[in-house]
This record gives sequence, structure tokens and C-alpha cells, in this order.
Amino acid sequence: MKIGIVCYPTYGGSGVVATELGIELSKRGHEIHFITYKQPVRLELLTHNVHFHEVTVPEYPLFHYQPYELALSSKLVDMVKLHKIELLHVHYAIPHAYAGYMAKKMLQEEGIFLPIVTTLHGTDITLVGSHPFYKSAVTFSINKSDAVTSVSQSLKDDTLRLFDIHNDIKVVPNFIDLDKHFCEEVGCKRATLAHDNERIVTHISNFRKVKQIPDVIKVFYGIQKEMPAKLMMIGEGPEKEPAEALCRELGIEEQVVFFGNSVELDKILCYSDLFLLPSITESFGLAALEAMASSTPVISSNTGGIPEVNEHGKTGYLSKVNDVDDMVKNALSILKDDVVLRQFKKQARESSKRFDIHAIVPQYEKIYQETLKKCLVL
Ligand code: GMT
Repeated sequence: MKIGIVCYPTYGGSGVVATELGIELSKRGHEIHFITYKQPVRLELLTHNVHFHEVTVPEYPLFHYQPYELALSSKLVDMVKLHKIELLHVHYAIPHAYAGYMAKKMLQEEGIFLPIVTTLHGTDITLVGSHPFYKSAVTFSINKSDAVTSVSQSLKDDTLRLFDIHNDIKVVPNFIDLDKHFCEEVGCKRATLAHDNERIVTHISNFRKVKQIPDVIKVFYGIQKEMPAKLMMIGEGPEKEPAEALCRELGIEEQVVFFGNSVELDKILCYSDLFLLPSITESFGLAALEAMASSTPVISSNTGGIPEVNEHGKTGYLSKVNDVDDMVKNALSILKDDVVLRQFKKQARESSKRFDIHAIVPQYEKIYQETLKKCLVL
């Protein structure tokens, strides 16, 4: 099948999922066309059946805001015609589902039919999409999609609660390539990050408010009071500087390493003993799943879709948002005992297998086939 994928190409869950999906689909024989404003960060290799088409928006002084949706929908029309793309899968409703629908309507004028599959990822619904400024357009584009998926049951429930949706929403959870996250003999290199007697605690995110970064620091502060430990902070975003300031204020700056957008993510996770995700809201928590696949237990909030990923008492623990004391208590209960830690590590890896890429990607393929079939009948 020839499939167009629209996503955000930057660091962030939805772009990562879209990119990994495209790569896996290409391995399964499909021809994939990524259409976005920059080559997606995890798309290192373009092969004969993975293509990238850049959307450019020329600056014009009249425009206070550059019309990206317009440029995207025009590019979609051109690429669909040029490469005979059969179906478009858009990730993140804003503005991709809307631009996809516009492209579909333009193509219809020329007798070309293009089904649109929209995947909802989280903030496009919970934080941004439900804002009154966007709500009508988001509702419209979800209802006009030929198929809609959400990455967790929780996000589906939120969508139905916040918007007036007449379309069916199928839950297709995010997935993981277990081979990529298999931690083999990495022990010796661990010494570059921490001493043997220190536990390694890790957080990965885009450092936005929703990630509740101060709680990451406070939980770590509580842990290091009880045992030698280091905190690895991976990612870039607006909350990074305040986090560095908080570490200085608490006198733990020597124990906290800020990496920025590290490409060594998999390795750092393999050396980690614990992953922290105290987010205010999280539709799924892909970073938690990546940690689990790397045998790292997770201490998280119990918000949104996280409980569908992190199993309380098995792969880590869940606490109420902002309940730092409970998170510290849970973290220590795992970290204090080597046997308990080993058990949680094993269970985390085992549980991540529920989201094996080889089991989840066929669910998307099935949706594509059903959508194409349904649309051909209509
Ligand atoms: O978490 C972010 O701020 C990035 C955001 C995105 O759209 O890239 O992530 C959302 O989609 C991910 C992939 O489906 C989910 O794993 C994240 O939980 C979700 N983020 C939120 O809901 C805050």
C-alpha cells in the first residue's frame, strides 16, 4: 500500500510513534511518504520505500502567522497525485487532520479519492485541542476523518467527554521495538555516569509544564537523602532552566546531569535503575514504555493513560499527581533492595511486551485495509 504520513518531526511522542510506524510499515512492504516541515528526528535512513517530502512555508511580511496548513494541504495534494498515495495517516489532530481533510476535498474535485486516518495523541485533545479557539475545527476534523484512533482508552474517553464526536474511535496503543531496547552487556560503561554504589534515576521529556519537572527534582531529592544516587535529565524545553535552578537551590547540582536531546537515550535507559514520570496529564507515556522495555521500573503519576502502561506494584508504582512523598516512598521501596530492584526490572521488561511493535502495527494495517474497503463501497 502507498501510505502518506503527516506528523510533527521534532522530539516528542507523536512524531516518534509516527516515524517508527512508517519505518516498520516500510519493512512490511508498504511504500511510505512522510510529509512534514523537517525530516523526522528518528528517520535516519531513507530507503527505496521510505520517502520524505518537505513542506516549506515561504515568509511573507503581510502574514503575521505563516499559513502552514495551507502549504501542507497543497503539498499533500501534489504528493498524492505524483506518488499515487492511496491513504493518508495523520498524527496529532492540530492542524494535521484539518489539512488532511482540505487535501481530500481538493483531490475529490479531480476525481481522486483519499481516505484519512487520524491518530489522536494527547495534548491535541486534552490541552490544546479542547481550547475554545480550536475546539470547533478539531471536532470537525475528527468527525470528518474516515477512521480515528487514539493511543489509549483514557484518551478515547477524554475525546468523547470533551468533544461532540459521532465517529467511532479505535484504541491502538503505542508500541515498542523490543529488540532496539534490549540491554545486553552494558555494565562496564555505566561507570561513565555513576559510581558502582550509586543508583541511576532518569527522566526523559520535552520539559514542558505538563511534565511537572519540579516534582522530578523533588522526588530525586528525597531519594538521594536516603542513598547515593544520580539523576539523568534528558531533553530540552522551557522548564529546563528552572529545573537547573531548583537543583542549585537544593544543593544537588553535582548529582544531576542535564543531557539535552541525547541520542544515547537507549544506552542511558539501559544503565538506569528507575524512571520518573510525575506528569500532570499523559495520554500514554511513551517514555515510560521505552524505560520499561529497557528493564527500568517506573515511578509515575496515575493520570490519563499511564495506568494502562505502568502496572502498579509490578512495573513500578503509581501515585496521585503532585504526591511527591508517596513517589519517594515507592521509589525507595524499589531501590533499597537489590533483589526487589531486580524483580521490578524483570517485570518491567516482561510487561512492555504487551506493546510489541509486531503485534500493534498489524492493527494499523487492518484499519487501513478496512478504511480503504469501506470508502470504496461508499
Ligand atoms: O508529551 C508531550 O508533550 C508530547 C506529545 C506529542 O504529541 O508528541 O506526547 C503525547 O503523545 C505521546 C505519543 O502518543 C504520548 O505518549 C504522550 O503521553 C502524549 N503526551 C501527553 O498527553 C501530555
